[in-house]
Parts: sequence; C-alpha cells; structure tokens
Amino acid sequence: MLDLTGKKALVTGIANNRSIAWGIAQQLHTAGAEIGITYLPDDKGRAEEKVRKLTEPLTPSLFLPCNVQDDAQVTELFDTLQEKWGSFDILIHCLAFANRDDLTGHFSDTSRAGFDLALSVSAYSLVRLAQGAKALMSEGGNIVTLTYLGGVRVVPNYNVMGVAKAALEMNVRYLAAELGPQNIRVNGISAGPIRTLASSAIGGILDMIHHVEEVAPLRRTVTQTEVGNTAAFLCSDLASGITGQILYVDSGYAIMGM
Ligand code: 0WE
Repeated sequence: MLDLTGKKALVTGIANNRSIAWGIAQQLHTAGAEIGITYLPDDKGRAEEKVRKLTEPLTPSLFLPCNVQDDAQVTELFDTLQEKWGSFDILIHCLAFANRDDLTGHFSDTSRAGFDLALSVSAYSLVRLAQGAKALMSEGGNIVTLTYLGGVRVVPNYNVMGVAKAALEMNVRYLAAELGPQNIRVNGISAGPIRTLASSAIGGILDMIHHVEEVAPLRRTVTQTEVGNTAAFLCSDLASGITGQILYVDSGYAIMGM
C-alpha cells in the first residue's frame, strides 16, 4: 500500500497551480503526508500570498521562504525545520533557473555568469538542501528531484540547463551512494514536457508538446498528477529498494530512436 501517513514532507518549487511541485505536494498529501512548503520570496510578498492561498487546502504545517541563492535563508530554513519539526522524512527538490537569454541561441555563447547561475540554482541547490536534510532525517528518508531529458541528450535551446541537469543527475548518484547507509534514498524523475510557468516562458514549448503527442508511445504528454504519483511512489515503502535512479515519466518518449 502506498501510505505516507506520519511522514513529514518539505516541498520546494511551487510557483502556481501548474507547477509540477504542486502536483507532487497534492499527491503526497493524498497519500497522508504532513506537508511543509517553501516559496521564493519577492519584494512585494506577491509570491508568498499566491503560494499560500494555493496550498491552503493541504493545511501545510510549515510555510517558509527559501531562495537557494541566499545562504542565510537556507540556514534559517533548516533552523526552523529543526525547531518546528525536529526530524522530517521527505525532501522534494523542484528548483531550476537559467537566464532566459541562455535558453535560446548558441550554447557556445553562454557566459560564465550565466553558467554559474544555472548550475548554482538548478544543481548545487540539491547538494545544499541534502546537506541540511541529512541531519534531520534521523529515521532515514527520501529525496526526490526533477530532471529532464535535455540533461542526457541534446534538446534544442535547452542549452546550459542541459548541463545543469547533467550535474543534477550526477548529484543524485553521489548523494544516493553517500546517504544510503543512513537509509536516505535519493532519486530523480525525468518528466516529459508539461505546460508550466517555467516552460511557457520558452518559445516553442507547444511545438515540443505536439511532437511528444505524435511520437511518444502513449501519444500524449504527462500530467503534474502523474509526476506527483511517481514521487509519492518513490517516497513510499513500495520503492524501498530504489535509490540513485532517474525514473522517466514521459509517456515513453525517451525510448524512441526514430
Ligand atoms: O527545466 C525546464 C525549464 C527550466 C527553466 C525555465 C526558465 C524560463 C524562464 C529554467 N530557467 C528559466 N528561466 C527563465 O527566465 N524544463 C524542462 C522546461 C523546458 O525548458 C526548455 C525546454 C523545456 C522542455 C527550454 C528550451 C527547450 C526546451
């Protein structure tokens, strides 16, 4: 049985009702987990308000700001987690960012600053959050991150994000090897393209979605709920033997060669 009753789950990366992280939070909640939410704070508090309203039905027991580029915020996050939760069980990492200019045009024109930014937000952040989490996952735990095919194969315009996802997927393996003895499992979900705030900001996402609908074995794209169910599975005892893996939730797209 997929049962997460009594488990505490911290979910990062919810921006709005289309976020894959929101799909994951809902399915973890449905499976019985207690939810904590982090949001990316902005100057006007709009993001906080929006994410708070959206996630209210899950009655989160924690709601905390976390910009992974700000060391003080990450330290504060784990201090608060220790104080309020003591220990926790599940960390969901759904964070990525690259400059928009770096997601179009020539990959060879990527600047050092653009490269550093993409790798820092999208890959290093998993290492930093795992660092904080391992100290609080005293009874073992689960870490799940989101990745994309563009991290293992060339997808036009994904560019520096592909390099960041390659680093992220290797982070999954190194973290899984190191944290396994503490019974902390670390896995990634490689989701097919979905219309979200992040992907909609990219020109041509609809064409990519139509391409998937034509050639993927299931002849359709995947939903946030399907990714959420896979995350819930990975965090459950049903997946107790799985760690260090990247699981493709992509309607089968990645198996095709032609
Ligand atoms: O990982 C992603 C998107 C991540 C992303 C999106 C943005 C848009 C707005 C990272 N940084 C930014 N920065 C912005 O300013 N995906 C898997 C979705 C995605 O993004 C693509 C894709 C797909 C699919 C970019 C190019 C080509 C395909």
